[in-house]
Amino acid sequence: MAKKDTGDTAVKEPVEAATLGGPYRDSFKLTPKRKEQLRGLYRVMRLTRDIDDRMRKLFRQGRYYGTYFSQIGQECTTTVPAFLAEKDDFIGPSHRELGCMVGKGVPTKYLFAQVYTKSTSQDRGVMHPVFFGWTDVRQITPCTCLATQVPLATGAALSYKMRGIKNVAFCFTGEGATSKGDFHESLNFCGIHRLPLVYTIQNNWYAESVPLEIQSGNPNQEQRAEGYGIEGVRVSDGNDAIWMLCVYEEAIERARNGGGPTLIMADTYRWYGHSEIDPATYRPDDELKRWMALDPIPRFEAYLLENKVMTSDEMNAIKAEIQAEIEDAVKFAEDSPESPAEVCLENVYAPDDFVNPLSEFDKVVAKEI
Ligand SMILES: Cc1ncc(C[n+]2csc(CCOP(=O)(O)OP(=O)(O)O)c2C)c(N)n1
Repeated sequence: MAKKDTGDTAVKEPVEAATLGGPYRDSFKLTPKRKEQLRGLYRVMRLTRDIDDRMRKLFRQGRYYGTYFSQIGQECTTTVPAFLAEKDDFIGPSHRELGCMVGKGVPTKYLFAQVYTKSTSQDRGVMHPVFFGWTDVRQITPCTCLATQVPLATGAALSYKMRGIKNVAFCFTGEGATSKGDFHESLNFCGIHRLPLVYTIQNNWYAESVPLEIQSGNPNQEQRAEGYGIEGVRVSDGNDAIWMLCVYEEAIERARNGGGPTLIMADTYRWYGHSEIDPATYRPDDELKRWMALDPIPRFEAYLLENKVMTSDEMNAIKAEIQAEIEDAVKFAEDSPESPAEVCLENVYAPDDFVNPLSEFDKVVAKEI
């Protein structure tokens, strides 16, 4: 069981890379299997950062329209759980979840096709550029209306339990979206039925410009879990990849083996504005500097090097490979055709042969939930 860390809400000083692991520091053993896992996670984290960086720049160059929600600085909160998830586990994302797509292995070229809203993207250009979804890996497309993914993830978890399938539903929001009724109703339901759900609050301290302390009476939002009768965990350094890995492994194991849901609140920080059109002048400079010093990527790199999990040559080879992958993906997106306008009219009405899933639900609901 992870130790709850509810004392100090923010990390005050940068943590030495070699000491990554939080409360798991002493028990985390670098076995050959672990090392292999960390190398895989490193690639996913690095790829997420580099894709995001490139997408921001492309938007600023006017190469696609809309806006862009960068998650630079908070890579661990999405890449770690998605990397640990099985392909068939459900992901209910919000609007800042690029790392889930990368962690679940969606090919980079489709991610760029998505921001360019081209016909080669999964939704064929219908949705917002940054509403990443991919049914092949069971990640639904986010909705503009915050927190609507929470009841959907709860529904997926209910379905797993009813059908006796050992899958887990993952759900993500920022700390701001937890004020919605959807959040409370879903977690209450989840608590009653002990559903296999791992819920992440990515606490980056601001909902657009509104700081956590004036949008929530109890800023320690993981404590809400107690009210729903579920496990609540605070990771006060959500930029520590090893700490996050250990917390998620426990939460996933609990969910997959009938132990019920976990609510994880991970403290992190977004380096840029809410979206690329927000200069984020509401944040103190020293706060940003303090969190930039806790950048999850170089800290993880230093850990891997110091503990001889990877060499710098291996890391450089991965970085070069990633750059080439991104270049190919940008070309793929820019060369892809636009979707015809009529595509927006598809999937609006159910086809004649549509089977209402609720009628299927009625057949099994009487048995057991
Ligand atoms: C129901 C609803 N209210 C308000 C908005 C406008 N809105 C979009 S994102 C956002 C802030 C979300 O903050 P948070 O949940 O903390 O996520 P973050 O952007 O920090 O990742 C708001 C208020 C919305 N999309 N939906």
